[in-house]
Amino acid sequence: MEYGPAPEDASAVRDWLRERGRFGHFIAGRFTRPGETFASRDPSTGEELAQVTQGTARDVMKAVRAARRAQRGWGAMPGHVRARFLYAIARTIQKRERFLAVLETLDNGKPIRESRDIDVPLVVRHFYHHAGWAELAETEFPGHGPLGVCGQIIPWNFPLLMLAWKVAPALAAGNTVVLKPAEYTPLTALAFAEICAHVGLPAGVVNIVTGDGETGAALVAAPVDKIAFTGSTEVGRGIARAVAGSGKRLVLELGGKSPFVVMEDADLDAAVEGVVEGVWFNQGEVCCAGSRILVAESVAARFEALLRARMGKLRLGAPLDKSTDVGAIVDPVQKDRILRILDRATAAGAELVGGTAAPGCFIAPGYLRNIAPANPGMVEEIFGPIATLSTFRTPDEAADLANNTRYGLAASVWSESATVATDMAARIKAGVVWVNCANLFDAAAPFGGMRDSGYGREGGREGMLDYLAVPVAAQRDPAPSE
Ligand code: TXE
Repeated sequence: MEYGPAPEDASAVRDWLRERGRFGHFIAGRFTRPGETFASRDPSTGEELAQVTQGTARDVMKAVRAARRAQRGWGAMPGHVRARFLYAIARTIQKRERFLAVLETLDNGKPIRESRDIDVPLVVRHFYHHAGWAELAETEFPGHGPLGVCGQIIPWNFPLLMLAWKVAPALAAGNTVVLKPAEYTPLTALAFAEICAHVGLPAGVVNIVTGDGETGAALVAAPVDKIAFTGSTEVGRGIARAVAGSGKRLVLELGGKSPFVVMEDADLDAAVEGVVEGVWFNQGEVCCAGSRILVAESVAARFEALLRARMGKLRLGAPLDKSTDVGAIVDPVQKDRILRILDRATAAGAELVGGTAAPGCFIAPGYLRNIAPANPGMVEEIFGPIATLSTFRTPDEAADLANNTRYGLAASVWSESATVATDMAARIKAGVVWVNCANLFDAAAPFGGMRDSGYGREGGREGMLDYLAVPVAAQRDPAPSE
């Protein structure tokens, strides 16, 4: 029997959950009394972690009013004063890193190694980076002003990181926010609310309203100045229809089916490691997962042998165990969704290697081979630890296959030749193309999609511009007279 390192100690988080028990919303700097509640569960065991409130349209309106009241003062503050709050938030998250990583892993099911070494450090980096933008707001964006109140709706795959991507730039630019976390994973957002209170963030600058899609729809309909949404393409489309003509700014970060292109001269060991990071990371619940592996026919057999061997070494198991590589799918509903796509894919002729379902919310890593371009497994976003594997003969064919999708979020190209790699990268229609790496993020790098993957950018200068109004001076310019 093999023994991995001891599981991460979760006692501090369990004490915190026991003390809080039932959560209200965080509105105007304090927690409201819980209303009608629902359970947030640990998907790896089904255990109830806490009860959180199902937000009503009234709750949303209350939060929007609080955000509106707070916006005047917050938006008028010099950028360097706002920056102090963002620095304080970043520092406090850093001090509570361990606690937040365990809470995230319990609520989402992702391996503790990932929440501890990837999610939470990226969250910290995001707040530090945007503190810098707040410092520079007046000099870098002269004449620009905040939009006002931003409604933000986030998914469950990177709960705290998606919150950081949305809250940090909004605040840096002088906006206030009403954020709705996903119903499966509301807990780190509530812990974040406590951090806002702890650092003395003015009441109403950050408001958190928990609930499901109905609460999200109420936020979309509320009198806010911007909606920033990350989630499924279908819901994103509905939101676009709902805000059409309202004058609200809209940024959508939706699904993907990103190509992972292995050229003939690629370092195959590195590319296989790239698959581990590209599609098996976070159980494949990643919008930019490199889920469509396209490999040059001449090296395909060798690549597949290496891939299969590496896949066999991945450990599926308890998310709090420090040696776990693949944790639990976020919820039984999502697990069923994944398995239904796999059933349809195999019924249409594809062969599934690995990818077996285990009791609870677990699915082992796998891939679909012998798969036709129109197979549902090749077309639909699986959002689980399952890639597709197909081959190409020429770079032209690789580019055609890579672009044969309605999505355009990300891509990854593997080649030892800079010319081959950059030529291919330039031909792929996607918001980001990684070369000899996958799923690398930085707060300074704008992220976002094209086509059915959405529009707008998060991160860096472009991300800031999406939270700022057109130059105020330009608006004031008189129209040219006759
Ligand atoms: O997403 P939803 P679901 C994809 C992925 C996944 C599928 C379904 O393929 O399997 O979507 O996941 C809120 N108005 N992605 O059903 O419903 C909801 O409460 C306003 C990709 O969980 O889009 C949650 O906070 N808001 C993706 C958020 O939207 C609404 C990440 C996302 O949930 C709403 C997640 C409505 N009508 C899923 N309905 C990515 N791009 O990373 C729901 N919501």
